[in-house]
Amino acid sequence: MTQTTHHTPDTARQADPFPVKGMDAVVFAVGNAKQAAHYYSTAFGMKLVAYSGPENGSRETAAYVLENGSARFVLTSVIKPTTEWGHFLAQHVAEHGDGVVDLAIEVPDARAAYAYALEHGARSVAEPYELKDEHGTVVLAAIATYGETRHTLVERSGYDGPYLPGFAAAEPMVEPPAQRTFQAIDHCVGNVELGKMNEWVGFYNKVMGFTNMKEFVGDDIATEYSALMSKVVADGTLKVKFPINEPAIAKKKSQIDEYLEFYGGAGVQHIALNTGDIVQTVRTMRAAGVEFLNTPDSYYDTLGEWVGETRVPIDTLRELKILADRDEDGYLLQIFTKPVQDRPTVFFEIIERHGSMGFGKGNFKALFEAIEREQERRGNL
Ligand code: TYF
Ligand code: FE
Repeated sequence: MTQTTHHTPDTARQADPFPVKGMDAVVFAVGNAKQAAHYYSTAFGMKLVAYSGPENGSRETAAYVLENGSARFVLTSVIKPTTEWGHFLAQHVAEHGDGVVDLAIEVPDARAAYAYALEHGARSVAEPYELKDEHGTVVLAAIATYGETRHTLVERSGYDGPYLPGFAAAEPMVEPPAQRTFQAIDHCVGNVELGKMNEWVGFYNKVMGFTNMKEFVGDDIATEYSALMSKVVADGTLKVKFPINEPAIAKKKSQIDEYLEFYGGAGVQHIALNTGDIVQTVRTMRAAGVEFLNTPDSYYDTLGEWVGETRVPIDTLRELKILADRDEDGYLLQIFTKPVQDRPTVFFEIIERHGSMGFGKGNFKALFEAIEREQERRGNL
């Protein structure tokens, strides 16, 4: 044990019990990764950068790596299961439909992160292992989180290839849009069973040293209109933010219960993506056929009174159904897609932040009413 008396950024970093560099990737298990990669290319404006499949020695699975700025999605399908991983993916798709199997986190030291997590109560999914090719070495380890979801801890500082050893660089499927649609993963939200939210918040507090952000949806809001409770945990630098939702008992069926029923348990509900120009992003995605939740005109009739000046005129927000919220730190603009598969499960959020580090609490009423209209249309309310 060494003690230092001076305070440098280095010692501050050492003081973080579980340092992270950011989100590494969101890994999806899907029925048809080839077509999903096409959707995220054409509809979300992402760029295919790497591939692993039978053509380069992976006979069990196909995996397509798409990027947009620092945001990375990996779309994986089973070709013919032979190992535990292939069988897991096949069973995951059968049980949950298309969904997220892994919220991978980049860390400076995967062995240290894994050891810390296990000492603090995490369940191991994969002990530390190395992958190597001509581009270098990546160290990985994985721990379980809610449902059948995992966090792979990725140490990639010894590697300069397109994604992971074994992956080959790939050309984009289509020409990416002229202006980038988003550039980072803002937050990744999990839905857990009734009464489990605090357990999972405690899990991130203990296992990763994550702390609670101030925004939460408590009993008051839950019973009035949202039928959910939500708390947010984040790493010390706020680069990795994980809101956790649980259903609440209310007059109508909770949207979280609808998710849990159709997903078959706890899992990732939505991924929020940062953009610097939400107007352009929503125009591009709408033109490509992405469906967003509707917001009634009445929302925009009073928006100006409480949200004040924003970069985007209210009429443009109204035209595109973009929501706005303000807190003491600034404001944000956000919009939510409808579920992106036939099951009413995973969806996306596009968010443009101007100071605010919140999650759009002022919009929960309008947002949850829009979600309820969709539940109604699906016959699930
Ligand atoms: O991540 C959040 O907390 C916001 C709000 O079902 C939200 O995006 C919370 C629950 C939900 C949809 C959006
Ligand atoms: Fe969100």
